[in-house]
Amino acid sequence: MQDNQNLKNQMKKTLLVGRHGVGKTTLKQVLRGEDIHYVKTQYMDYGDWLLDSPGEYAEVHGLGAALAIYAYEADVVALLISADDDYSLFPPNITCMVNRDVIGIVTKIDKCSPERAERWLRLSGCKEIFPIDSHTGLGVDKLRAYLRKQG
Ligand SMILES: Nc1nc2c(ncn2[C@@H]2O[C@H](COP(=O)(O)OP(=O)(O)O)[C@@H](O)[C@H]2O)c(=O)[nH]1
Ligand SMILES: [Mg+2]
Repeated sequence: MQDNQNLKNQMKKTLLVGRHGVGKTTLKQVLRGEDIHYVKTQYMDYGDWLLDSPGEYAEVHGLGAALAIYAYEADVVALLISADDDYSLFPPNITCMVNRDVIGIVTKIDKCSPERAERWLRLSGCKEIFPIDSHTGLGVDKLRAYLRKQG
């Protein structure tokens, strides 16, 4: 496992946003090189290069403002949708609400094709989209390379 302080210096500060159960915490563990284990995210996990948010912040209207605040502290905002989700939480053209790079991540591509989730993320304004399977690590290297600071 790579030393956490090293990773923190090398990687762009990234806010993970999406419904509960979409795979934010699992992806965080994979990107940090940790073993996958289930933990319910009860509060904003702040201080690391990965800012993991509780799903409720994206699901409950009154809590959405918290995400806007944390977005200002991030270099990249990542919107996550699962390949097998049957709806998207993110309205069309939402990416223009923050002056940060906003990327899309489609999780659980082992379950079904990522195409529909990719279309929802494009509709929301994401230009870069990364389909991943956190359990096998498929697609995670490409995402990690994007999140690495240049130079
Ligand atoms: N099949 C599959 N399951 C996943 C994947 N990513 C996460 N999960 C599972 O989805 C469940 C919820 O994941 P979690 O990371 O806690 O979601 P969070 O609420 O967004 O933080 C867990 O049982 C994970 O093991 C994936 O890429 N593929
Ligand atoms: Mg979580």
